[in-house]
Amino acid sequence: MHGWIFDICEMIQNHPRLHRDATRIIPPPSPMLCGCCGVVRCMFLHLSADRSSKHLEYSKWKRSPYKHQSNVICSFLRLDLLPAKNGEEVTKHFLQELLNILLAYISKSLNRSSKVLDFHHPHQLKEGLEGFSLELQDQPDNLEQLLVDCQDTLKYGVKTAHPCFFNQLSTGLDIIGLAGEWVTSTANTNIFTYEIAPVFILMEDIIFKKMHSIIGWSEKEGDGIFCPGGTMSNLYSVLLARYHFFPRVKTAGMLALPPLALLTSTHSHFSIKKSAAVLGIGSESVFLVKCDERGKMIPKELESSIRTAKSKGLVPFYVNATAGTTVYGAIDPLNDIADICERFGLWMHVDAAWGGGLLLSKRHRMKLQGIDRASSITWNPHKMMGVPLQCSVILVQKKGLLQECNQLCAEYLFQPDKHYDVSYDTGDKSIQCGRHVDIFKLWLMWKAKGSEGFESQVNHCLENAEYLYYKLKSRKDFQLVFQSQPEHSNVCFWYLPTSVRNMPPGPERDRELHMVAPKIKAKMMEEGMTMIGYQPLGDKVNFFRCVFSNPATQKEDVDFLLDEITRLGRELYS
Ligand code: ABU
Repeated sequence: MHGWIFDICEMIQNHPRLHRDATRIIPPPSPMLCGCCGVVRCMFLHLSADRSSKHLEYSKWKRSPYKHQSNVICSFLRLDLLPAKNGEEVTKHFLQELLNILLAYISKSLNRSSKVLDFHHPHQLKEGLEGFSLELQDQPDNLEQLLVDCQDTLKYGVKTAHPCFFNQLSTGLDIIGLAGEWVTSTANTNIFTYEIAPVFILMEDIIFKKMHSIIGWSEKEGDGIFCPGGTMSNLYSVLLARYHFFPRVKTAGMLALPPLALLTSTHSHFSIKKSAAVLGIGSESVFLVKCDERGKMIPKELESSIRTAKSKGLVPFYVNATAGTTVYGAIDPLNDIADICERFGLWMHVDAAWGGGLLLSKRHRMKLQGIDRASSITWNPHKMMGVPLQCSVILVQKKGLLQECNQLCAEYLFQPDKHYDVSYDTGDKSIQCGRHVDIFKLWLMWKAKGSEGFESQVNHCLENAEYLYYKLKSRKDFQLVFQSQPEHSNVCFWYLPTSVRNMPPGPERDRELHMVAPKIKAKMMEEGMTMIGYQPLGDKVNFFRCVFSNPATQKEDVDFLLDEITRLGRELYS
């Protein structure tokens, strides 16, 4: 150790206030000179044992006791970072320390004995916790405070990568995907023109071709655009379908349209209704087609809804079929729906936001048979494929339609006389102008895993679902919402406390049962060891929905979930 570092360490360790309970002090590899006074400045990492969780974690950054000649304690501020002159060292230390915080968080997220969440009510977070304040000041905070803020932000958030986080369709944390997101943020470009995003634009092209071929579209077919989430992808599908049948709408607006009707199933995502509302068609123009007990659209009901819409003087033009409904994970009968759409001359969209990932598995892809007949498809790689949020595409069978429908040829951005092939300026296909680069993390993950890696990931998630399904089937204190094996990784069930189990079926039992899942979930969040969602659906009172998309989740975690629900249930209902 350099003599000067040793001296500083000794000074700090002997300092009565700063480092009394420090277990380790990591000196920086080299000194830095203050820009204004030339005094050596260092930052020290203070690690202490977190007594409550027995984990080592940062408590605070401490400044060097070195003082400016003016007796002001040296501190590092944002302005010390690059592009400041000689800012490399401070930048390096800042980012390295941030990386340490992130690595500790990732390890903790994957540690089964650590909590999924440390829940606080909104007012508690607003009031500030243990020095963590969300309020913004006029004066800048120093870098050490920013690092503590980063750490606290993660601390009071939810560890969605935890193997016992079952709450959402997007879970897990893929390290290559994370690296991809870092590279993307470092490049900090906008994916509207080849001019400023040449590599990313070509990657999009490659991935679209890959996805088209997985779907089964020919090389001559297929287009697409990345957009912020499945709801936006579905919005695009309605926009495109409407433009396809009524191209005058782009310029003449609603006056160019007859009264329209859209069709989608009762179990489909709310974004179809939202799209109708946003696009001025009106949510009342969405016909909800009945489903069977597993949540699949009934083709006969679709036909009859189309006829009903027509009899009311509406013009049906669009059918949404869902491949993987949000709650049940149901996959609509795509071929039957495609037959009906062909017969009535309707646009068929497949919302495969959740189910698209199944296409990567030889074992499960046949469940989506007929998807190649869709005019457009929503697919969210940020769900089943585990790409960090967000990563969603709208894929369109008809080449050129996205461009025709959305282009406005802004001359400041999409100049036609650029010196390269401007067909690679894909931004005018979008309804946005600026767009985040969502492609790179997906591309990098595909490189790292190959299609085979995605396949085994998907298979693993469905095996977990199968394991949970058979476990539940064998238990008397749980009841499956529907008896057949799920097609996707959603498993829906009730926990039945003894008091409810002893009640005869009827409204009174339903009332009691309706309250079980919310009560257990509230206690589950307070304790923080696992997390699962619940909802009512149709005539079914509140039930749990467990979904698997995290490759880190193993059978022991499924066992733990059931043990936790049982334990909490017994505590609440004993
Ligand atoms: N439809 C967006 C995702 C919903 C969910 O994670 O449950």
